[in-house]
Amino acid sequence: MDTRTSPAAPPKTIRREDYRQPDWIVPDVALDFDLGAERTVVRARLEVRRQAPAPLVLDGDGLVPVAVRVDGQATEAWRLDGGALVLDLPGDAHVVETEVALSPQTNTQLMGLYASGGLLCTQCEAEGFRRITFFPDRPDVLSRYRVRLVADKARYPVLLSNGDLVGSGDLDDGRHFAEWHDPFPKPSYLFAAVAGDLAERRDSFTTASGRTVQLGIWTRAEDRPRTAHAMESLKLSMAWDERVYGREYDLGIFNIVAVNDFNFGAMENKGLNIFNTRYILADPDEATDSDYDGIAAVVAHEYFHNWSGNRVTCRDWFQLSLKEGFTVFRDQGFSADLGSPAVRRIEDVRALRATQFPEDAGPLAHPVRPESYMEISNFYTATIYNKGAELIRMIHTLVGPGRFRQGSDLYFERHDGEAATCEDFVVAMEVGAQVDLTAFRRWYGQAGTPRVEARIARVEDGTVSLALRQSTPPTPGQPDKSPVPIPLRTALFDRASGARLAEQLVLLEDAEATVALGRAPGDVALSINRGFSAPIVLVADRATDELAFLAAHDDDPFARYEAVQGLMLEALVDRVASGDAGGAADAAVDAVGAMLADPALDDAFVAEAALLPSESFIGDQMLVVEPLAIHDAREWLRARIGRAHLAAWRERQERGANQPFAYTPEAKGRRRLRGVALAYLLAARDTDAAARALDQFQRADNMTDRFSALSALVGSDAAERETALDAFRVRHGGSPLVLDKWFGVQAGSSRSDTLETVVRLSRDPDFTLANPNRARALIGGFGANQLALHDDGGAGYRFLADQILQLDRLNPQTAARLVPPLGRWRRFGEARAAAMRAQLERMLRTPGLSRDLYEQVFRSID
Ligand code: 0A1
Ligand code: ZN
Repeated sequence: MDTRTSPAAPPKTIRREDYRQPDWIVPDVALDFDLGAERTVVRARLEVRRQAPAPLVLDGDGLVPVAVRVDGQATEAWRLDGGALVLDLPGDAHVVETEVALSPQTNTQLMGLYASGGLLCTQCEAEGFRRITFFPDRPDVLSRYRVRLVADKARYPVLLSNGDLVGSGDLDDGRHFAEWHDPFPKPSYLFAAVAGDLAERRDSFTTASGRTVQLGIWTRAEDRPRTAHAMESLKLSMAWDERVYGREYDLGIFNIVAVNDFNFGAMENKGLNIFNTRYILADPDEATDSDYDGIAAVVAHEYFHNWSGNRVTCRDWFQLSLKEGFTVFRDQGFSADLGSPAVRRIEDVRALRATQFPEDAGPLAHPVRPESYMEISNFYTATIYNKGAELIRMIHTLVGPGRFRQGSDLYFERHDGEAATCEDFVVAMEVGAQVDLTAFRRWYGQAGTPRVEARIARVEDGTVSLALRQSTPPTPGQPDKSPVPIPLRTALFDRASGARLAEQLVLLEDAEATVALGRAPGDVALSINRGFSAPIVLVADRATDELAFLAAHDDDPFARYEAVQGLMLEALVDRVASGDAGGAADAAVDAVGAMLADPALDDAFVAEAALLPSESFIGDQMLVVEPLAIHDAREWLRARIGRAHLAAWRERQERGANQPFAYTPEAKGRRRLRGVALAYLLAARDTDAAARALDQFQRADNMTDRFSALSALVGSDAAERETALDAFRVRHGGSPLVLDKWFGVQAGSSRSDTLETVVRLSRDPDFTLANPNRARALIGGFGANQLALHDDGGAGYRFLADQILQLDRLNPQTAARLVPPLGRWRRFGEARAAAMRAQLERMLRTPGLSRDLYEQVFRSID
């Protein structure tokens, strides 16, 4: 089917309220693949059962039936309707067989069956299975799969699918076959098959009940040495899910395949996860510490889906956060247990603020459980994933870990083998964890980030009370908002002694409330939303010296980080507004100095807390975003903090630099702080900063130090910049993932010639839009660069729109995900807003847009 749109025929909107149970189910399916890159033939045998008096509709996208049989008899009694195969069947149970031919090699969308390098692989979530065979491609149709793969043995020696291998052997003409059987009924989006010349890292895991699971990570042979960290992460994830959630793996085999060309991070296909190489391959020379962390988190995420997603799946795609929000919450818990919980929380909140908050405040805002969509691929968003995880976290905070576990146990027990809803999850939590979530349900249906104003008031007898008020700004289609229950972990500090009074969990349920916090005779400081207990924007009426007190004394590491960030933000916003930064800048400088001097703080925490708020987050605090003024203010504050603590930064940059690479929390923390220190030294224009950066770059025995040096240099005019960029390319040019870093770091540069550079790089022989990682590195990196994108004149907007349009021809999903920076046009001054909007309008007028891009652009203009 042609999913390309024209202005005359905009895509159809799908609504949650229209959900109906399937008319037909398919308890069993057998698939037969005759595989080839140029041509693959797929024969499907579906045992269908009637549930309602309606024709059998099998979804299809771009498929032409070569043959159709019903109960063994060839038939012509079928029709195609918008790509779907429709059959009027007389009885309640039939066997329907179809045959189609595909061309994996020309599948540039990377949905369905496609070629990546020499491999053939599939991606079916959300609606890719219909590009492979005719099927009721919806998550509430669960089937047992038998899969037979046939291919040329020399080209495709490894043949993998879901479940257990039940047969394999050689055929004539150099071909061979493998048969896989998955005993667990699953929706079509969890189907997977892979064929290729792959090497395996093999290991095993013994489950809590004593079963042995064979683990395999499959890559190109030369990448095999880089899979040790992923395998370690997998085994840790399996043990963690048993210990923390009581969830055991259920098949005898768990395979992971890494592919170069992949639209997202990874995919949780039953027993056969398929990963973007980016989230599997790592060695110290090519991957940074944060790449290592990303690998552990994504391996865990996909593994955890085996229960939260596969054993219990989603009834329809409006319930996507049922599996994604919960699974993100689970992978965040795993990562927190693996490293420092405080640093993980800071990183997770930083990510939420960088992506979800702007989404929730812009034209693409949608609830965690959306009401409608045109293209479901556009709803794999920070709101579904990250805000969804925050909702689960709030329930966890409200009931505590023990009762939460009772709730999750009940959820898995009640819904195992089913396609469930967000409502099912909430009900299981209510019953299992014994909590009333009536009002809490609003969080699922209401878009927008609540804003909470908090003010301390004092009653005569020394009682301190807290006045709270909440409101949520209107979002598209939701002009009026209701209050939501907001759990705020809150504490008071006695300013004179530094002592903390008992922490309370304050639950703000109404639009306004006043809460007694206890008696405190002297001056107090208010620590609120500790640990970021609710995903809100806090507007606390706190003086600079109160924030400075918290920056020095708060015993909740997240709250302490927030206090430092609060001082920095205050300084930056003042500086942009009035050219002056009041006392907040001095206080921020002092707070960073005090942290650097505090031996009790670990390096990773100090590095996080010393980082300045991002340019886009600073912009989010303003009525009208002024990218250049924001950049200048940020550089000014960075230089001040750099100069004020020169000796400490130099010392942190040098500390442990000569020790060989070690992957320990201490060594990671030191590297993180080394990178932050180097950036401060460059900002301070310390005399030898560029030479120091080049020295770090050249001597590094690991990618973290090498890349932090390159990142620090790339914004500068020093000659060392070119030296490092050239050396990096020469050294790593053969490694696609590292070359992505080389493209990305230049796209993120704050130099004034960045647009020119990016245009030049887009013509580099190593650049291609066909590989999503490469496209995201350069074009996505440029879109996220506030300074370069918004350069006066609008040339950046035009370039971005041109690239998106070009990419849309190849890969609509990846193209559509590059639109949000342009959709923020309302936040900018008149000239920029008009220029951004003009590009959105130009895109919308372009004939033949994909449904994916059409929806994103259409919603962004409104
Ligand atoms: N379920 C996956 C995300 C995912 C979604 C769509 C895809 O299609 C290209 C791929 C992956 C996850 O949450 O990891
Ligand atoms: Zn997921």
